[in-house]
Amino acid sequence: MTKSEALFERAVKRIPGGVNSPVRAYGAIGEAPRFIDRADGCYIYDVDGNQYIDYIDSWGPMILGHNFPEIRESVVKACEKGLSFGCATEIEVEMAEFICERIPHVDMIRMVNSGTEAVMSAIRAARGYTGKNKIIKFMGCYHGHSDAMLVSAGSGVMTSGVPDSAGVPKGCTEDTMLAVYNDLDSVKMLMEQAKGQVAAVIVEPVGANMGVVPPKNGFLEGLRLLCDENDALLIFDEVITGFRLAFGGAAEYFGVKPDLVTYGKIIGAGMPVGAYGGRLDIMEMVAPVGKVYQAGTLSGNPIAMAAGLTQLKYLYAHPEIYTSLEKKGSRLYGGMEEILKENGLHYHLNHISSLGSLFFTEEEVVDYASAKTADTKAFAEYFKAMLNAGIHMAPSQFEAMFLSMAHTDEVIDETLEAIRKYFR
Ligand code: KE4
Repeated sequence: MTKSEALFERAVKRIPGGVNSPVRAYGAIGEAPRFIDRADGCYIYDVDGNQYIDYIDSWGPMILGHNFPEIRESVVKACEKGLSFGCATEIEVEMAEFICERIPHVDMIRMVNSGTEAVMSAIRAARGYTGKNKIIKFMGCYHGHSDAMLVSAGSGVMTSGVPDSAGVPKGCTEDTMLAVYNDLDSVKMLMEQAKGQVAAVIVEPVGANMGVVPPKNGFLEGLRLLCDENDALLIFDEVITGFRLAFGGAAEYFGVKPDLVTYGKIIGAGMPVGAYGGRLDIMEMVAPVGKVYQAGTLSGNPIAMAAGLTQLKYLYAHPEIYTSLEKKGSRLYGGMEEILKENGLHYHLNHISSLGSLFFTEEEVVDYASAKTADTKAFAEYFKAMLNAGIHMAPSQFEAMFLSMAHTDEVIDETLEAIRKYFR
């Protein structure tokens, strides 16, 4: 028995499914998950000493690679002054100013502790500001596990086959309406159906929780228009895309301006940080200045801010990172497309910048329904073969691959070699 297997045996006795987040349980794979001991650069090392090239990157935060020296040092330094005060601190002001002064559509921002909390709060602010209740989300998009969002969600919900979730009273989801990703008509129909009642449309500007599904040309622009025409707010959930596609996220990348935006992952550099922000007139609705209540003991925690701000400052000071990530993406995903072609395989591969997903289906994957045609058993075999070859990918067909600055050309070519061997 490996140490990972032994740990998993213990874990399942005391933690639901042996994990603190479902997708880590390898549920779709059918074997014990690898327990990770440490990580450095593009590598992670499990408790049995096996090394893997990591394409999970903690689900996105580690855009500079694991154990990035400046970030580690900023955390150690901050720890020497104490871990948490539950009071206002200077670094929270610095973090808010740094983001608001560099992202035009963010006039004001509030730190929270996760992407879930960011989305939950942004939706409450949207409802509080508009005085309306209906929220339109897209099938297959995942916005964290707050009750109103656990309707046809992606990510772990899609992976575990939990259609929605037990424990969510109907009342919590009756104002959540479901549209089809990349289908503006489905949004138009809902807007007509709930005329004057829609507070906001929330969207992953690049779907990444049904696997990677980029927006079709005009989709995001169309959402902007529909929201304006129907007096609804547009919320970009940039928990994955924020600071990854560009410093200004998908909003900058596609040139579409949301009214509110949510962040997570990269903003915390691996520490528990989420944030929501946007138009001043909306954010001024938030307590204590406004009537929309939201709070958090560890929100803006100084250690988490030290990590996150160090990462954001580094990304902003090195804009060439974004072209480099584009190049890394082209090398990896372009290489994968070549391998499929060499082997006469017509699996569908979606990718944009450093994000990508190989779908085990011949259908073009543009939304939840087409993503669901993927053969999850074939994916599981592929995942296991890659794992045994020392390549650590997300243990689910409905997740993304994440590239970081630590993935060199050599490492990408090594990955392609392993993939070539598998499909040969
Ligand atoms: P967290 O509460 O997990 O920090 O963020 C929720 C969330 C919100 N919005 C988007 C677009 C997200 O992708 C996420 C979380 N992403 C998943 C990975 N697909 C987190 C991994 C997990 O659940 O363990």
